[in-house]
Amino acid sequence: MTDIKLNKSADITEKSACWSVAQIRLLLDLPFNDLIYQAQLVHRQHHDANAVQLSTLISVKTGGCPEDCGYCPQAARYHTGVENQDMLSVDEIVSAAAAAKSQGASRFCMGAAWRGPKQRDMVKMTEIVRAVKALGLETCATLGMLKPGQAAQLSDAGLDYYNHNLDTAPEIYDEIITTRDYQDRLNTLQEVRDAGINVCCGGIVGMGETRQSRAGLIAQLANLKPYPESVPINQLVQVAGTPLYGTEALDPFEFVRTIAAARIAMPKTKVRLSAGRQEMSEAIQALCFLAGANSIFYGDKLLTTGNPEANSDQALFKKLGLQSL
Ligand code: SAM
Ligand code: DTB
Ligand code: SF4
Repeated sequence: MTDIKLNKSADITEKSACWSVAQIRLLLDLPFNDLIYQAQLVHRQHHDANAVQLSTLISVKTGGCPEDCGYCPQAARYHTGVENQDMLSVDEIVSAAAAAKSQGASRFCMGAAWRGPKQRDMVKMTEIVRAVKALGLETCATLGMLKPGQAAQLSDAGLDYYNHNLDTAPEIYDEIITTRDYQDRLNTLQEVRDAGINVCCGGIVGMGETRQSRAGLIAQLANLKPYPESVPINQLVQVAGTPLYGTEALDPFEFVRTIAAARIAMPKTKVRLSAGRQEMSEAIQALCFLAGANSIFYGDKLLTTGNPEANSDQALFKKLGLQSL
């Protein structure tokens, strides 16, 4: 079997291990079976190998976003047919959260198509976080960039996780988004960390990037100190009207390899097999679980695009003998 030699600083049991892009690239270049085997070894040291956490998403404010993220159907400047929707009411969100809980979700993730929340949005969001948390669900929000003090307000309201993705490797970031830079993202992640909220941070693959850039993304995530508690790996959902629509589809095994590298580089994190499951076969999803994915988005909708129906995921879990968390 091919063995990857890690340098001394890359103690994979440490939450502060240091990974070079070259080391992640060596993982991604392994024979597939060797990579999956190494990922399983790491996975089993730190997690129940047959348990998968379920998070349900809701879009609390949809479309009309001023940013230019090249993948996103909610950017106002692209014509994608997504209907703008003002912020939902507290009652609407709480009843969706209760329904998600009754379907078996343990975390409720609330997304908003903002560059960042304004103060009046914060008043409503903190009320919503309190109400969702009172249902006994874990809470997660993804509201864009946070200004100093905003993470603390969310933390006081009881927010458990904040999702803010690095999206891609630094060297190709400018090809995907120009209205905010990598450092802006790192600053928001620091605000979240400093406020004591768990960090949910990952990226998107299938945007035409190279394997080297996928290694670059995983290295960036793994070198956050400490690395995120939750790492969503999204496969680009191609939406007509966005600049990335028509990008050549990624080979599914490359997606599985990315999951495995994330698992090995961030042993204790929950790696989420995120957007793109509707376009994946059950066999590829099973390989993702084997490679160390232990969280999914659960429920028939992501933010604006589709996701497998809850009952088909329940059937898949039954076939694979997976328990939900
Ligand atoms: N507006 C906020 C922001 O960008 O920070 C929060 C919501 S935004 C939709 C959250 C994340 O969804 C993005 O960072 C991106 O990683 C992911 N995303 C958006 N559109 C996607 C697509 N078409 N395919 C895969 N992931 C996507
Ligand atoms: C994440 O990493 N993926 C989710 C969540 N965090 C907010 C969003 C996926 C969005 C897919 C496209 C859509 O449905 O609009
Ligand atoms: Fe706006 Fe977020 Fe979409 Fe970017 S990803 S356009 S910030 S909603």
